[in-house]
Amino acid sequence: MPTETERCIESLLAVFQRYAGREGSSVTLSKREFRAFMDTELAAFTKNQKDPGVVDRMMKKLDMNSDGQLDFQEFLNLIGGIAVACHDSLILKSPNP
Ligand SMILES: [Ca+2]
Repeated sequence: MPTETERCIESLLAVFQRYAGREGSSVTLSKREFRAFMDTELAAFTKNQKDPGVVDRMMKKLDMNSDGQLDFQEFLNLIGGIAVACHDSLILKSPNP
């Protein structure tokens, strides 16, 4: 039986591969694949954005080697950043930080 942490890693890998496998290289996310991922998996975030260019700008920022694709490492920077933001907001909400 995998641990909770191992299952989380498996899930992240599975989600990445599902979207990355849609077109072109199956080990990186294209701009279209990244948008599909954001609109489906992080819809709560994208729906509240008034600026339609925000997802494109996020992609540009995450694309460290500027090849127009997000590899798994670049994708994990997004996940890590969101996780840190969630963690920080939990700490702010807690009565005894
Ligand atoms: Ca890249």
